[in-house]
Amino acid sequence: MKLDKIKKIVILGGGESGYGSAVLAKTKGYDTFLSDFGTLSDKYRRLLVDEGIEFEEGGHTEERILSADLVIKSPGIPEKAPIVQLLRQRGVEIVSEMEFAQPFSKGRTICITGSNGKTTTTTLTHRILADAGLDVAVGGNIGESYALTVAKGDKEWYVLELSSFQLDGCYDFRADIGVLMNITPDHLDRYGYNFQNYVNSKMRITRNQRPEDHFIYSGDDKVILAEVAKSTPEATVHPFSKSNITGNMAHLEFEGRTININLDRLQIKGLHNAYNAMAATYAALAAGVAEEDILRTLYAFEGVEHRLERVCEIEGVEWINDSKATNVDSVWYALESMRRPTVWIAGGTDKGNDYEPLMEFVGKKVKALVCMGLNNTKLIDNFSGVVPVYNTSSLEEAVEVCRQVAQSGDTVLLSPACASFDLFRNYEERGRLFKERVLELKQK
Ligand code: UMA
Ligand code: ADP
Repeated sequence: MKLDKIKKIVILGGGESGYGSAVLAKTKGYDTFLSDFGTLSDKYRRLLVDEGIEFEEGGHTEERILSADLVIKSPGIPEKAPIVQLLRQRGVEIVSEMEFAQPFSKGRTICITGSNGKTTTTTLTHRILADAGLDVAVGGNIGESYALTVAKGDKEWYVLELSSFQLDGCYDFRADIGVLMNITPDHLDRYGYNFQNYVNSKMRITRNQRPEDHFIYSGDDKVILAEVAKSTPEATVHPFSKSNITGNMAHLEFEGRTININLDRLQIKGLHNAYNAMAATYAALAAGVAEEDILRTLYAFEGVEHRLERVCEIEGVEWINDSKATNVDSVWYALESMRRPTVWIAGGTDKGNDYEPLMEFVGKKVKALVCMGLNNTKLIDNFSGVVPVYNTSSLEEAVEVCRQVAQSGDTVLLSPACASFDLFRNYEERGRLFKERVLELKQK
């Protein structure tokens, strides 16, 4: 991307990412045009008007888009979209928002990716840096877009959650500190149903890294280990793994020092959260944060909404909302962390799930499965005969069944392994309605 040769910029997609890119492009003096083939939300339409940014919605005007020197594509737009195909045929350069924004910032980046654990680790890392008094913004795949934060005034540090879609359009983008939590199958519909394509996308986190940079990754993830063996990272590496843990303590080596984390003092529980805490600790150490500052925030961090979030206890039954667990691997870690007999609520829109890895918990930790979805056939076929399985098709019904089945000392866990779109707008709505329903029960 040769910014000095660029005059006209077209942004495809008018959501959070496109809006931020448009504001940054306009602020930097480019001839800026945003095009969205759908209907813009009132919020972004109003903001674009306020900023004086030219835009269209309800279609893509090909002629104008093809005349761009550079196109910034929103991450939700797939490569197979006709307008993207056309741009490729005509040889117009297409980049991601990350790639476009970085040259306008002097700030250093901590970039966190992976199939699961991104939001928790990003939020925790940001909290550690902010509590330690660093000048830091958080964004990317969560909250505000990176481009918008850069447009609003440069920060010394950016903690960015990066999705594979955002990494795909990165070429010169460099993560000063790259964090790769894990790689398990997800979003395969965007990668030609080829897992290696998705793996390659995630490994772009190490692209352009230099020896003075840091690469933090799961040393327990076989997929990552195979990739690291194929091509040695340039950056200084910090694998985190179960082997760092002895009893309730995690010990991390960093530049000749040992940092000890008391896992019992973490409020976020389970092996996966120990991984998240270790990754955030390495990232903060690499950013120069002192050990005592890191530990103070680690032990105070209560987690992020909809991720193994404790709702309340009713007559000895603990209710947990893990609505964000939308794939099998995240549910594996949720069930792994359960310490009481568990009534498990699962179901929704299946993403081609293979439930076999969860079998080790069902009939042991899981005492009953309550299916919640419009089509529960696959879950019922997998788990019938192993534990009692209940078939429900609404949240109200599912909560009521759990109330009847769970006994004092049990946990009811909503950890669906599926997308929410059959019954809800998104996972946030599913989690919010679940909590409301449970709290109503408590008041009865
Ligand atoms: N569109 C076109 N032409 C097309 C196809 C789509 O104009 O051919 C338009 C749509 O009408 C829509 C826009 O493009 O208005 C889609 O943009 P988008 O989906 O990229 O939406 P944003 O609101 O900009 O959100 C994106 C990320 N979304 C996706 O990657 C799907 C947000 O992550 C991210 O927070 C935001 O940029 C800021 O960087 C969301 C997400 O679901 C949370 N991410 C996935 C995940 O976490 O699993 C990867
Ligand atoms: P992401 O942003 O990658 O989706 P989140 O931090 O939002 O990750 O967590 C999503 C779900 O994944 C949580 O509900 C939890 O059950 C599970 N999870 C969190 N951290 C990890 C991890 N390190 N490994 C596997 N699963 C995890």
